[in-house]
Amino acid sequence: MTREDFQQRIDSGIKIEPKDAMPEDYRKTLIRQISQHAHSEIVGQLPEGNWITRAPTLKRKAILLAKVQDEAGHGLYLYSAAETLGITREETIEDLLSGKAKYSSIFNYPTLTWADIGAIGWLVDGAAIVNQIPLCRCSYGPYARAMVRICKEETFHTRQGFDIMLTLARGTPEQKAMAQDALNRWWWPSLMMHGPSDAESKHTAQSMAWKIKLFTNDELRQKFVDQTVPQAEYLGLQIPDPDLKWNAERGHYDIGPIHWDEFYNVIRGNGPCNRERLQARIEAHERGAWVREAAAAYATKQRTKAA
Ligand code: FAQ
Repeated sequence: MTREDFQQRIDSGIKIEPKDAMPEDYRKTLIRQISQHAHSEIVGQLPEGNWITRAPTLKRKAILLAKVQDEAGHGLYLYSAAETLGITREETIEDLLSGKAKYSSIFNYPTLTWADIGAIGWLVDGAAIVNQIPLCRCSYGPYARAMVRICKEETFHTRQGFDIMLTLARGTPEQKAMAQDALNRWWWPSLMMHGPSDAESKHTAQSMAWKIKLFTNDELRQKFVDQTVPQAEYLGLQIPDPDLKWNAERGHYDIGPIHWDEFYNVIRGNGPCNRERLQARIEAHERGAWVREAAAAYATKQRTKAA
């Protein structure tokens, strides 16, 4: 199939399935994005996992435990979707553990107080869902289908985060100050999560042509800002941006400049928690070696029996 024929299929809205012919760079772009997405879900368990033992009530603990388990599930669906493109799970995971593959910048920030768990649900899952709902309509079938369930769960995650923030914002002055402090620390990293500005984004144009991405990074960032500012107002919290203002002409909020140096520093491996996060995954992988060995031995035994 020529590139033109492939593009025609994409333009007419046909979903591409694993056994279909596809240009090699389409396949590679999907492997890159889906595996980075999977790694983000897996590493993304760590900042919140840090608070499971310290959640303030049994109910909050049960909810947080379920949320973190959901993130593990999302990682697994996405690793499976990546496998349909011809890369093995071992290779994908090796790329994460060796530091070759990226995962979302946002998970390299520390969770210092309980309010950070509220801020992650509200802002980080909020930003994730703005990005992920369009992915349910992306051109690659297995990725699009995995995203449907993921988005349903992320909606619950965002609501639980907002509920924590609401409880704190309506609590004692100390609790409200904790919520404000968490918003101050998570706001800008949540905006960076959407990726570099359109002018700097090297993959957007091609990924949009292939309908792997349906909106640009800046479009999704704007959507996130527009939906989140009124929520902050409802909470009675201040977004930490003196330049934030409604622009009636554009019908959107304007924001102040994003510190892209910080973003690039984090994705180069120098954020506050990059080393700690990778180390935690390496140790978990090493601790799980006996499970992989036992599963492989069992499979060999079954094969020998059947032969
Ligand atoms: N962090 O040309 P672009 C979640 C990299 S899931 C690190 O714009 P693209 C759920 C990018 O990979 C969060 N790296 O790239 C949850 C590329 O590097 P490369 C993850 C980033 O792919 C919640 C380079 O910069 N979501 O949070 C970031 O067209 C709570 C140039 O960038 C997804 O992965 C970043 N923030 O657009 C879990 C969604 N941004 O590969 C637990 C799917 C960019 O050339 C708790 N992914 N880079 O070396 C996407 O939609 C896209 O891949 C973007 C980036 C929008 C992230």
